[in-house]
Amino acid sequence: MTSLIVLLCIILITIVLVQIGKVYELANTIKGEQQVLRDNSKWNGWLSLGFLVIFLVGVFWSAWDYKNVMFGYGPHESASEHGKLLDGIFFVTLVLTGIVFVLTHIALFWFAYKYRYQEGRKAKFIPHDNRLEIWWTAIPAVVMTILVVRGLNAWNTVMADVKEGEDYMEIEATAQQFGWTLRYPGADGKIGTRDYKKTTGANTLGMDFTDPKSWDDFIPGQEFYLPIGKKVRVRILAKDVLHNFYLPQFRVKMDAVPGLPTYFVFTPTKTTADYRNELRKYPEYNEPFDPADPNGPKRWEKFDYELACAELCGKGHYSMRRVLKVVSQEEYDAWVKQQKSFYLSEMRGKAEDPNKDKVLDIEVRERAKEFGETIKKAVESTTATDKTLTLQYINFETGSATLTANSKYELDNLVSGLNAFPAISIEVAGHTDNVGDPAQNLSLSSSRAASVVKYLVDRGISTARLKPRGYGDTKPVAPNDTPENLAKNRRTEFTILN
Ligand SMILES: [Cu+2]
Repeated sequence: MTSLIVLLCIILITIVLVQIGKVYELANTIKGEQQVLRDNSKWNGWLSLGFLVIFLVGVFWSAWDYKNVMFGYGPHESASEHGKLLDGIFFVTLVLTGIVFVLTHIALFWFAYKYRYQEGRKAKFIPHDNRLEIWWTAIPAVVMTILVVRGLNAWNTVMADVKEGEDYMEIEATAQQFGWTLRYPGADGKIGTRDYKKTTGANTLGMDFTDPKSWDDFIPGQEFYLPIGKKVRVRILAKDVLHNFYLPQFRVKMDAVPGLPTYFVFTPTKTTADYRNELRKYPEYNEPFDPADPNGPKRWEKFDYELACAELCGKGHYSMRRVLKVVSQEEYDAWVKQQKSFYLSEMRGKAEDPNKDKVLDIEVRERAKEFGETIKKAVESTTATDKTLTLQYINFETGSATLTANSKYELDNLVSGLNAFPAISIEVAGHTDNVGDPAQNLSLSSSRAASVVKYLVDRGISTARLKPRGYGDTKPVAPNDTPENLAKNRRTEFTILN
């Protein structure tokens, strides 16, 4: 029905226009052709001038009005070192092309007015003029040269890689439909190697865990942090289709290409808090963030730098948004401290772990530190139950009293503990689960305790300070029901006696 009415309206309007045209033609015949030409030319000339004025006023007014939504102006100043250079290039280009734009439009409409039809006036034809040719070739050439040279210079500065020996940090961004996996180097400052053949459901990046550099690498959550004033090199990769690593406020934008790693180097110069404070000056950022909650936080308070994918990579493209916080070095260090190594928290000890049977250097250090603290606490404590500690990392070959090779780290910690507190003596206690014959369990636990004591004596601890004892299955710490509980009961403990 509606479309029928619309169609009828269109037909009616067309008929009306045709009729008006007919009336106009009739009037012209009456007036005489010459007079009509004169009137029309005059009208068109003045209309051209009018249009020129309205047009130029419109151009300047809209440029001014929309200034604050353009990059490089008002609230959209860049937050990186190279950003100013890029914004400067755009500004110079805008000014130069703006001058040409205004002058050509003035000339275009002024000529239409000035040289409108007038009786008896003849056009003067210039078939060729060398001077004019030189001018309009030379001026654009000089302007283009300035723009191109500046542009190339800026390009080389912006795209430059880090130099040998330069102070910088490196992170890695891997894109896939639909999300970024960011990887930080951890305490060693080095990102571990990757091998796509090592990719599994758990190890989605294909990190190579035989490379010690990958042990402390961490993968942050939705928010990721960078310190202010530090040069960052981002390794950019893609797993499936083209994506684009885009940090608009930092003027960072680089394609993530499957099979072709790219990079971008930039230095943040404004923290998130700095940027919010700048936005605060603009009335549009003092509007409520949520229009439904007029008393809630303002837009500037909720501002965050964002990482977006600037490539239309598929249906869920929008969901690749991540939040970047730029903070002081101290805040950054505190954040890094909270992050857990991906390898140690997700992969360590699992079936896929290539170092399953090894104790890693970092673990040796961590366990030594932890042991030192625990034994100190136990020595200082006055409660009897605090004086008994389980040696978590001591293991024996199945059914024998032979210590496994990896037990030596924990035993060495115990040696250090005994050396640190020379006044204490300890009882070393062996315990088993209740599987098998109790008498045999008792003798096995006794010989295991003796093995531990022997190791300690061989490392210079006096026998007078060590009392081995086997308890067999008589002192379980858990009911002997599940495999986990059985494992808990098979343990070596020591008790501080004085
Ligand atoms: Cu994408």
